[in-house]
Amino acid sequence: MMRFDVITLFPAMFSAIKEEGVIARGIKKSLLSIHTWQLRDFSDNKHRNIDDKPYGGGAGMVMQVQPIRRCIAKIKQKNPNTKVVYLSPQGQKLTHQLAKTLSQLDAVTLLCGRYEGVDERVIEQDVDLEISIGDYVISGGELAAMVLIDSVCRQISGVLGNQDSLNDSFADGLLDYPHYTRPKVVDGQQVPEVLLSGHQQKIDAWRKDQALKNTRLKRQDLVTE
Ligand code: 4H6
Repeated sequence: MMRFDVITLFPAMFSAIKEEGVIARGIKKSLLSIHTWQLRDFSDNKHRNIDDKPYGGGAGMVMQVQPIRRCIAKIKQKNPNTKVVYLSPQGQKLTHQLAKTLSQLDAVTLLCGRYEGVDERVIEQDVDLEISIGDYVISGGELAAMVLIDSVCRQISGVLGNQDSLNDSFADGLLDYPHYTRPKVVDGQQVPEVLLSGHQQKIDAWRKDQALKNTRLKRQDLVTE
């Protein structure tokens, strides 16, 4: 059973993955659990503030150290070996390989930034791993955390129907091959003949070839070493 603890100002956002789809099924099957923590519950003032102005001036607000530290301490009471991950544009890029590695852990704590992000001293002392889902900015770490949770959960045995993640694009470092379903012809567009042949070896070879061609055509960077 893999455990995710999520530190966020918007716990309700996570109902999207807790209640629908493949992750919801994994939760029902007791293969994983997702626990959200409202960071404001760890504020020390009546207004429930967890942010303040940046030293040195400038726009925006910064998430303070102490509420985050209190929240992490609480999470670690039950799961002392949880790895704390901070989702940020400055992180190491999330890849299929990193998702696979994370799926081997017992417990992962995801820290979701808002405003201009967290006080640097949290990253220095409390964060084990800083991860980015790609080179773009979004308004908060929550969507990034959900992307990470989804990509990691797909690697947990039993979460997908069979062992479907073995067929995932990127599992072998390549893009996917093209997929077709009924009807055989639609608006004059035919299904490639080989897929109707019933000759599984030929089909496998064709798919491998298509995946390679697809990758060279659309993602040159994945094949040029
Ligand atoms: C930490 C620090 C992750 C988190 C700053 C988060 C992109 C990614 C955030 C911020 C994220 C990613 C707040 C800075 C909004 C910009 C939340 N953006 N930002 N690539 N945003 O994984 O302003």
